[in-house]
Amino acid sequence: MPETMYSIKMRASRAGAHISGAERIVPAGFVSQISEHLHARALGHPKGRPDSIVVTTTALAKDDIIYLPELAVSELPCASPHQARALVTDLLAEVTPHSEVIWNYLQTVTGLRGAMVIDSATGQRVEPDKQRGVRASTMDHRSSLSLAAATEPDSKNYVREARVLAAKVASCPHVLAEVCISDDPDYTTGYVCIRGRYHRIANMKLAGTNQGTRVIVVSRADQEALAEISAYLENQAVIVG
Ligand code: PML
Ligand code: MG
Repeated sequence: MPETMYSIKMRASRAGAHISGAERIVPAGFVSQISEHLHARALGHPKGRPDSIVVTTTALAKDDIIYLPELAVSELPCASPHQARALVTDLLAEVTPHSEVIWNYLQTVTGLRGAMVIDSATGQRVEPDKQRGVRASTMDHRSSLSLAAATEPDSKNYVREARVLAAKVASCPHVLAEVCISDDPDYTTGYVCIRGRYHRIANMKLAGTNQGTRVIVVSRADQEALAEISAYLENQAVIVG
């Protein structure tokens, strides 16, 4: 019988403010080492020392996991946030007339645990909890099925984790596009994921600022669609790769 798979999620905060989060989906035999690794990762985060680290471990039924392929990737040359603005708004214009409004959200909203959800037709934020956003979770890369890859240092994980998240978001019902600017002060590369392609953009922001967030653009924003989007993004287990 195959080993039971576990979802392990880490969330670190200080004085109630989010510092970092990470997660894995791994076989039972890796659970204790991965928990240790995620604690170490929380303690070493560039945004500072957390006063709370919560690690939650949940068994998954085999049929609960969806397997997705990697996204296609394009590297877009970009020298400055000014240039990034043009690249991002041009890409978003393929799915919404409100791409400048979305760029404005990306520059002004920060500190959410999840992503803003924006109705492509109106440019309005539609997620139910505006302080939190909708957080894509319960996902990992297939390489975590090897312990060495699952415990690689943080620096190697950035791109891989972003692509796992983007692949999950891109596969979500009603999603047209996603944009990400990292909230980590030293990480200035972001991306736009649209029509199944991950467009990687350097210099999306200036180094040294905590400003960063994610936006998900959706084609439907009625209650039923929003409930479907939240349930899929937060709870559907997904392995990518
Ligand atoms: C984050 O987790 O802070 C976002 C990372 C975005 C990575 C973009 C990339 O390098 O492809
Ligand atoms: Mg971050």
